[in-house]
Amino acid sequence: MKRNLAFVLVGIFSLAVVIGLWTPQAASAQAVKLKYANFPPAPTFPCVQMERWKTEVEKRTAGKVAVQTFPGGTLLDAKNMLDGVIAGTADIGCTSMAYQPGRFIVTNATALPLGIPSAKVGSRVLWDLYEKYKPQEFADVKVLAMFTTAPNNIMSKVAVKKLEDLKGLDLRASGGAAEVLSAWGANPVGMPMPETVEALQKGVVKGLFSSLEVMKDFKFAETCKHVTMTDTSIYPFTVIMNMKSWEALPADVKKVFDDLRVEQSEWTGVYMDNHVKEAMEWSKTTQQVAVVNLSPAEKAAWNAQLQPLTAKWITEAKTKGLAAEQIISDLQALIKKYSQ
Ligand code: 3IO
Repeated sequence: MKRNLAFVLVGIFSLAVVIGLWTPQAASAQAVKLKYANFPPAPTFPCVQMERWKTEVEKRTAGKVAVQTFPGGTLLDAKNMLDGVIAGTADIGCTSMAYQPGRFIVTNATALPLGIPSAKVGSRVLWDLYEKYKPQEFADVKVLAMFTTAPNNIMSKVAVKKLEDLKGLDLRASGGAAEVLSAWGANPVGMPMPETVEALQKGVVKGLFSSLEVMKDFKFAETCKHVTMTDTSIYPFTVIMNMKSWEALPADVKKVFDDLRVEQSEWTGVYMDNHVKEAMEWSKTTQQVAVVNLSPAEKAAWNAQLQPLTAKWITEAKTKGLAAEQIISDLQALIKKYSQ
């Protein structure tokens, strides 16, 4: 009897060891693997938020999901992001909506000069706008996050102190930010952010109009020794997922992704706002970058030039059958709400 009991115990013990050894492997073999594509280099903010999302997802799903990240346009570049995600080249993708202004008319309204004061506020405003209008261009994808940059400022090789300094100046910008530059009399040159490095080196452009963390992350402070503070307009971003990949997820994983949507969007805004401060400290103290703050009178003149932009957007959006006036008044109310 005693010997039989010993056999049973050894048997149970062996089984436990075998299960113990095999279960983690079995679980990881079953883990859902997701490819996440991004267009700019790894140290820049869209990729920092991507790595943060990966870490949170892998933690919160306890290994049920493994996210493989592809920064630097290695899987999909900026302009192919939405189509590449719809086609399934990547399961998830992140892009700047300014690169396809005609495709993202509603969400790009956030880039109008409406006074978004920070990336944190911009990100909440953009998310709520998306939630209310659910624009048609997102019908074939699952939206996982929406965030904006901090307000745009001029980074240039030459000092820009008044409107006349901008006349005909070649500055890189896209979408709504490019419209703002045009209204000021500058010459916007459109290209995705990663291409700006070479364009600046070759002298194709004399500077750019975007959020200031790029002074450090792309080392633009090495060539652009001047910053003019305008705090006008932002760049809106979206993170989208292939619909079939989304639908194939277990319910508990879907819940983790859903619960992360607003949190991730706001996290990115806060990261951006803090990183802009850090990057400008670095630019001023180690790169001798000079900052121009416009006088109130000068700023009023700059703002006056931007008056027609929102009306122009409304006219164009109406021809597409959009509730253009309502979208603008919603945006103004949301900016007010989240700025408090
Ligand atoms: C941006 C795009 C890629 C990496 C860092 C960035 N910081 C601000 C932007 C905004 C943008 O899309 C652009 O083209 O200026």
